[in-house]
Amino acid sequence: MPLMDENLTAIMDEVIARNPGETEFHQAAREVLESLGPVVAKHPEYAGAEVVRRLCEPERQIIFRVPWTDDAGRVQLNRGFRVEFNSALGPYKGGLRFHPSVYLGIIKFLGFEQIFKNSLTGLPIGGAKGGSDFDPKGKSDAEVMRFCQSFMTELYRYLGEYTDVPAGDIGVGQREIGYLFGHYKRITNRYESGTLTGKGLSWGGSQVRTEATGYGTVYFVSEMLAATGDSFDGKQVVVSGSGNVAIYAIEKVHQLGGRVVACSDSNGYVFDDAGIDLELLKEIKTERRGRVEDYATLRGGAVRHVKDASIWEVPCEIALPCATQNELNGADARTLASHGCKVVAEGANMPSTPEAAVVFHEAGVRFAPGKAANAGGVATSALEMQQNASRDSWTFEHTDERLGAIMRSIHDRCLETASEYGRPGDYVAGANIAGFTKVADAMLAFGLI
Ligand code: NDP
Ligand code: 2IT
Repeated sequence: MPLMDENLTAIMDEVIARNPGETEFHQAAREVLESLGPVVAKHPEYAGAEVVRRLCEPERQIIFRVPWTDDAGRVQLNRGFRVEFNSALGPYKGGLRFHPSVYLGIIKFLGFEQIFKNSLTGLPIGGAKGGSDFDPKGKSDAEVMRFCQSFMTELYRYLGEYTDVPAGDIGVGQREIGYLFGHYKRITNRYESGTLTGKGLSWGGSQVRTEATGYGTVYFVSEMLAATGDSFDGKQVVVSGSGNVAIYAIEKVHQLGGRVVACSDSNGYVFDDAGIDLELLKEIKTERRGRVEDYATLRGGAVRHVKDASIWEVPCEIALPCATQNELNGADARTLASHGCKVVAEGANMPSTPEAAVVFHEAGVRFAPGKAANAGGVATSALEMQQNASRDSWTFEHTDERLGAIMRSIHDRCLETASEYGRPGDYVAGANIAGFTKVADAMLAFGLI
């Protein structure tokens, strides 16, 4: 891995000192800064204006109390966050995560990544992320609704189609977006569709948004494979997670002729040699809100559920981590490489540890980072904003074509940029540099703000 120059090292030290204990944010910042040496060497104007230093400091951070009552009438309390990281390219844009592990460091890492990802889409969106330590698991619909209403009662004042546009992430899907949008509409008395994305199709949502992150990741991998004259046809694939991103990644792999043999949740993984039965998985996850263990029970036969084990022990040619950050470590990466895995693409945000990325690099495993590979979700959110702004709605086919073209363009730009800066084939460097330069040029144009 390239060493950082003195200036970037000093910025990294400052990030650590100013954001103590926020290890995920440090990790995300280091990964980007490690790529930027050749860029700042070529563009001294970036250093003069302290572009990198300013980029590492969020434009605005909002932390708020979220009180709500459970079904037994007891008062519950959570913490809400929105980190509006950078608006050089457009309104703040990025998802909301509801998960008990959420704290400022997680939201900041996600918001930071979002800046570069959103830049790579080529669409006019800045970077942000938000969420809460609320745990939707085991909560009734009524509890989720009361929580969402309380969350929006505070957050609404920072949002707007030209200001900040949230969407889903872990624990936030169409149900939560519905409660959030309904409450925003009520308290502002405005049907401002472009304020949230991931909406339902009958109330301002876009075709393909539900599928977009998973489909987009697989379109990206198709481009990686095509670059070496290969395809998904007949390939054995492992997809971690079993949520929104994982489900639609599995669907698209199957449509393109590959076979996904394993998926997971935080309790373990299921192995199904015949290929994951997606209709059954969708029913369990989206209708019953169940576990992958239920998949093994209901499917029966030779399907195995392996508790508390790493899904990366399952041999595959292509691995798509689609669950959460740091779910694939150095040992997992070595196991994957030893089993002949050739391509890894991140459907999740930062699922591979820095050590895993080094292992992939050294073993010649082609590795696409999340900010490039999973950008299809937010790109389709931007297409949803575009449809809302023009009061139009596009067909599934048209939207899917747009998504495919965007993923192809991100893929090609990563490779071209990596070559231009002396790191041919390095998708990490290509994504970081291409994402950065567009934001940096806009920041320079705006002067010191
Ligand atoms: P969902 O809530 O739909 O699903 C999350 C999945 O990941 C579940 O299977 C969940 O298992 C698993 N998971 C979550 N946390 C952990 C954990 N700590 N350990 C093990 N497994 C875990 O979320 P999404 O599918 O939307 O998001 C998945 C990833 O993709 C995240 O990294 C997200 O940031 C990223 N992403 C999402 C986009 C989107 O449009 N939704 C866009 C781009 C990236 P369990 O049920 O056991 O918790
Ligand atoms: O990580 C991500 O890109 C998302 N969760 C989607 C963000 C969005 O605004 O659609």
